[in-house]
Amino acid sequence: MFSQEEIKKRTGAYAADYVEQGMTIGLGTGSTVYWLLQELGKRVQSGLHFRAVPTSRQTQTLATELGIPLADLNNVDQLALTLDGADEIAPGLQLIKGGGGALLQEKIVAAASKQLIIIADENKVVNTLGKFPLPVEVIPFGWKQVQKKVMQQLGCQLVELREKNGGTFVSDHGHYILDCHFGQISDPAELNEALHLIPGVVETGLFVSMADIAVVGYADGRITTT
Ligand code: ABF
Repeated sequence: MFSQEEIKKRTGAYAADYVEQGMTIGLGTGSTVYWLLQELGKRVQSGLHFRAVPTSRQTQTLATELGIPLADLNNVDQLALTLDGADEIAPGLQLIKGGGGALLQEKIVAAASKQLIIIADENKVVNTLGKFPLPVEVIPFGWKQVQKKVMQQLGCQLVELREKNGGTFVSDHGHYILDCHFGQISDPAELNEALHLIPGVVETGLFVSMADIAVVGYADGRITTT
């Protein structure tokens, strides 16, 4: 049996096969994507040529260290594909993302891609979204108003301001993240729309009908493609 870290490594490396010569792609963020980047870095050294738009500063830094050429999204019409992780994957490839705090840029890059390919270990697969607290990126000004509305209007029991190293977590784009404990999200599209109607909400971690393929690694060594 493989450990969770070994599953992430095998799944990330496997997904490198989606990247073809000459492509311009989106590169996600997270611990599975870390292993994808390691493999892509090796392939660049062996002659694979492609360009990548990163979804976070973290990925931008790592890709640069590994010699992966970067592209500016404003100089690209459409990305051939984006490879990214997820926090939960439900039937129909509905997703919660943003556990790493990069959801805004991840969604912009995903929306600019012909295909969104999710890479994850089996622990991310669920029947219903919502056990993982939904990250919602908000403007710092008056964030408590958003917190109150998510609880009172949308029935969320607990909405926590994300912290890091004893202070408030600040996203790459200068925003805060509210982690919303819904427990169960029966209608992700409806909730996504309702959240977007609250002034101060920048983006949500609900990726509704955006993913095309999920590559999932299992402890027994299988890697499935849905
Ligand atoms: C990313 O993948 C984020 O949206 C999410 O938080 C992260 C989690 O995946 P992993 O377990 O691979 O770090 O894209």
